[in-house]
Amino acid sequence: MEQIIGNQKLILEVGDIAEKQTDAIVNPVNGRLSGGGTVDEAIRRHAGDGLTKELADLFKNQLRSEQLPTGEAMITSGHDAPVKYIIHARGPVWDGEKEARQKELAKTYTNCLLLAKEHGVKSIAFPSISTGIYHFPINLAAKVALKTVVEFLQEGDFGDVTFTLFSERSYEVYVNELKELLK
Ligand code: AR6
Repeated sequence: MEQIIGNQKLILEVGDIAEKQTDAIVNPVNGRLSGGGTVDEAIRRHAGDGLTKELADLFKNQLRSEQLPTGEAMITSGHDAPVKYIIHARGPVWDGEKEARQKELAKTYTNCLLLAKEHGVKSIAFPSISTGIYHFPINLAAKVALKTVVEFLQEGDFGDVTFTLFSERSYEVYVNELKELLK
């Protein structure tokens, strides 16, 4: 599904984010940038050891071995992945506290977009952050993610945003939530 917002595209698709060739892709990480998840592992497989080394260095030297706070994002080069940048973002872990977790998820998407804009990114692909190992309910996550991205795109000149979902089911959830949002 594709929606034009201003002169920008919002695209929903089914696919493997590790294979995207946008300027940037977003990698949902844990606070220690230590890997282990489904997207995180797929992206590391494509980006190679250089990425793992750069993330370890970021954790040690930039974060001073303090965990990346929830909602925050950091940027690395793409290494062997076919992208200029990889934006590593820590989404919220679902614990049932709807208001607080929704705010954190919205902040995660906004911080990724702001960091991308700072680096001249004109096309970015997001997975469905926090809806895997972090168990965020996907309907609510889609509502928050799409509202945050649509409002960001309505503000002005960013570029194209793609949500690369990993299953038809996830894709349908996002399609339905986007239709609801744009009604
Ligand atoms: N392409 C696109 N989407 C995918 C792919 C893929 N290749 N693989 C899985 N998904 P997750 P989280 C979907 O668990 O919930 C790691 O341990 C998947 O179906 O990667 O934010 C990190 O280090 C799900 O809907 O991210 C963190 O500790 C969504 O992407 C933790 O997992 C996100 O799945 C982050 O958990």
